[in-house]
Amino acid sequence: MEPEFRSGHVALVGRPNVGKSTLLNSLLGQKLSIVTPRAQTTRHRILGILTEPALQVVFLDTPGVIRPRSGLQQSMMRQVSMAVSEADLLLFMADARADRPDALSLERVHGLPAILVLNKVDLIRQDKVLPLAEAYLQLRAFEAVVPVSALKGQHLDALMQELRERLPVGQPLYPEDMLSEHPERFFVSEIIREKLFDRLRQEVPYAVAVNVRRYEENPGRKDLIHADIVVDRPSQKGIIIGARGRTLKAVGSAAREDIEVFLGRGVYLKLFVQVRPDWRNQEGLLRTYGY
Ligand SMILES: Nc1nc2c(ncn2[C@@H]2O[C@H](COP(=O)(O)OP(=O)(O)OP(=O)(O)O)[C@@H](O)[C@H]2O)c(=O)[nH]1
Ligand SMILES: [Mg+2]
Repeated sequence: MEPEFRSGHVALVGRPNVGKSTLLNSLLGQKLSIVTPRAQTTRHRILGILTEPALQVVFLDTPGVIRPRSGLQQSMMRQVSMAVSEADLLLFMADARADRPDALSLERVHGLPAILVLNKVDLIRQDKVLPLAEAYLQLRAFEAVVPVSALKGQHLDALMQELRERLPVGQPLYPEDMLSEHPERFFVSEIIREKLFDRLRQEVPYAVAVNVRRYEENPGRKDLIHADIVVDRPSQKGIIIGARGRTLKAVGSAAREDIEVFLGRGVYLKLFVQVRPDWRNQEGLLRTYGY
């Protein structure tokens, strides 16, 4: 007998930098959510759809759980709440090397069905994972505990098997060839932000927003994209442009390469740098930049 079709929303939740976006990309086999070595990379709830013959998982990547201080961070934590409220099942993610459970993130998923995913096991000995798993199980019940390496693709089959068994019986929620639902310009701005995060130090990446201001599709020719890089202090503008424009140029060409791979077509990308003092706390600007 054919297995019954199952489908549902699965939110990835946990503190910044534990590898939520890396796991999303590995499970989908495509880079959808940006990944950088910096904490607080993801700022939205990002939807990615995985369809198999008898299963459709609608994954929701989320920003890492923190105590919000700016308007931007409040928006990020609203995105976490939204994803958690939509989810049928949670993947609660932690760094397998942590010495204690992540109480702040656990608060957010209190009482909800969750699988504990201990990531980055490629960096430690397998037997070191057990004490952390036990410490979590002292605090609450989990449907399952799965140690993985999102980066190296280790034990992802075990994780998928848990989802196949646990998601509710139901019809597909999206067409089977659909990967996401965000518009192309969203991914374009995220790719540019990733390249900025890769090159900026200390507080600067957190002061950056990217806003695609103009997007023209030209049949038979390359797309034309104008994007604003927004910072909140004049000194940061100089840092982003760099000596003789070197940083901005490097960001632009790295971003263009990835955007062309993502879209599957050529683009002209032009970047502008703007100063908008304290944009992270300005309601109207936050909305303009998609937060
Ligand atoms: N060694 C190792 N590194 C990993 C693994 N998964 C993720 N990383 C690295 O950890 C860093 C953070 O990964 P992200 O996927 O951006 O983490 P995140 O949880 O989405 O972070 P936020 O968006 O800030 O909440 C990146 O440098 C990844 O390459 C893993 O399994 N093993
Ligand atoms: Mg992320």
